[in-house]
Amino acid sequence: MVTLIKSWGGGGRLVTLAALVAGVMIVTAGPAQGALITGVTVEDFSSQFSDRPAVRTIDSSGCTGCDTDIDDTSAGMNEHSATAQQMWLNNLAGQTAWIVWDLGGSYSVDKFRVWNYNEDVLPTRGMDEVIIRVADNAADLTGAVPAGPYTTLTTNSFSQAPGTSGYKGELFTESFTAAYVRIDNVSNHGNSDGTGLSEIRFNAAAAATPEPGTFALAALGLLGLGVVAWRRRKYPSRSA
Ligand SMILES: [Ca+2]
Repeated sequence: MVTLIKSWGGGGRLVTLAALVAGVMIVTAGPAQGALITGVTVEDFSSQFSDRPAVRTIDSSGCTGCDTDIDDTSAGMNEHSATAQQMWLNNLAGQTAWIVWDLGGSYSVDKFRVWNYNEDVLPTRGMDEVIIRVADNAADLTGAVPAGPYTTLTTNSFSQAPGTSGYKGELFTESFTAAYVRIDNVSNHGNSDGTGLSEIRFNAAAAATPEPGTFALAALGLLGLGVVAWRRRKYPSRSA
């Protein structure tokens, strides 16, 4: 390497070479990518049926290929079963329910996937109109009426699940930074004796770093300049 640097001319070209090496190293390492948030837990909830606890929304129960890529909807990926015991069921009478998740730290979330309540004969227990709130402190979002302060992210509607296996849920693109997320169900899809969800996943946004292509192009550009300079030194009579 030393011989190469010396023969290449040293000085400014050494800087060029260092830039090239740095560029290649960065391209190899790659930028920070967005990724599924793991380690999410249930912080609080309205109620739960004994064999369908709230933890079933985040423990991968009945969820095939749900812990890799939130966007992957190919066969066998992000599919939930229609087995009731693999879902959360709030068993208070009426159509309301609420649940709070702890993301395990403050994250910049860019999207989440929700699998609505997908029991084979009663998908009408799935949430319909919902209010989604986010905050950095658990105390702001827990309890029957959230104390705040919190940010109301959105009011939205979750589609009724099909009540069949292989259910891929719904992907929502919502950007926020918070450590806790709460969903309040305002009305479900028509069932008055219970409301629930099958599963949920949150995705962290990629950190703001340059694209690999930028470094690759910069490295190629520097390489080109170096070759031109070398040709000029070796063959001064030729035109570049
Ligand atoms: Ca589940």
